[in-house]
Amino acid sequence: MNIEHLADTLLQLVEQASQIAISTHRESDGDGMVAAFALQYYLKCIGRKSTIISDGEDLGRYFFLKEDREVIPYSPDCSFDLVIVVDCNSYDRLGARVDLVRNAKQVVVIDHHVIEHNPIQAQLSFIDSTYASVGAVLYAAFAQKLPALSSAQQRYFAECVYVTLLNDTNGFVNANTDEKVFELAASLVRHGTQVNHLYMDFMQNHTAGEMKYIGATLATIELVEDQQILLMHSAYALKQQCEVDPETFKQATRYVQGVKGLKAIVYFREDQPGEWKLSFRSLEIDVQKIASKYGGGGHRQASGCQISGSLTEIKKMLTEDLKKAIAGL
Ligand SMILES: [Mn+2]
Repeated sequence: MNIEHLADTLLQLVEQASQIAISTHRESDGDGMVAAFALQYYLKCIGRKSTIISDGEDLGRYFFLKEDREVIPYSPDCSFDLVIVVDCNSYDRLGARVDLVRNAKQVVVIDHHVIEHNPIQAQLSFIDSTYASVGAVLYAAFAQKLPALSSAQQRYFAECVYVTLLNDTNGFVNANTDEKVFELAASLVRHGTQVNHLYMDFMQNHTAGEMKYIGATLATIELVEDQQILLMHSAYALKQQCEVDPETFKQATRYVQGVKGLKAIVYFREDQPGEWKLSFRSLEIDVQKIASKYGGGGHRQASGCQISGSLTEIKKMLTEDLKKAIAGL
């Protein structure tokens, strides 16, 4: 499938369908969910109704993308003849919505992730990992059609795409930030995207309680193994004290990723008493291997797992693992 044909082929399927759902991966982010908003908005502009099927997550953080949207959390009685999945190509990442996709007559997958395991069976599949976000794929697909919309409609679509870029490039700093990303960003600005507002509303949109939580977490930083490993944690009590839900905002690791001289970062977040969610970050050592030892996974440089027990014990155990990994470099 060529990107030039993606929009027309998709719109043919939309034309034939009576009930259209749009969905994305579980623990959705500012790429998958906001790309779903963009697609739903485009369909609405051309007179087609669709429903975004969420995993029940809180979408309050997208308050600044003000257009009305139709979102319902998944329930087993959801049934649609066309399901469009964005930012995800594997049944493993759909959570309970596997049935929604399996029971649809027609399935479309639009994604920019490398195909790993258990790929979604689809009538139309467009997967291209050279795009920085799935929103960027949508923009490339619909660019020719946007001039038919009003300028306010074009701007809303462009703002959504811009948020997907902010999300997946982490504000234009990740390794995927290339010429193509900046060229796309320039096109989006031409549609009237207010980049300063979007940055503030999306990237810096923390409540005071969330900032206190992050600050208190950063205050726990300790360096071990010759200052090569950074450990920090957020206790369950802190989440209660700051009255926040740490799963709904960007985690504190982003503030320490540039700390000098580090071989690895481990962040311990206590989501329930004694239940720790660990996040690993590294530039050299393979932290995916360590996470998978405890039933987790991810990538070489960013991975995670869950362990229950006492923080002191867990820290000791992980420091040993990391020490070995560093020795093996
Ligand atoms: Mn993405």
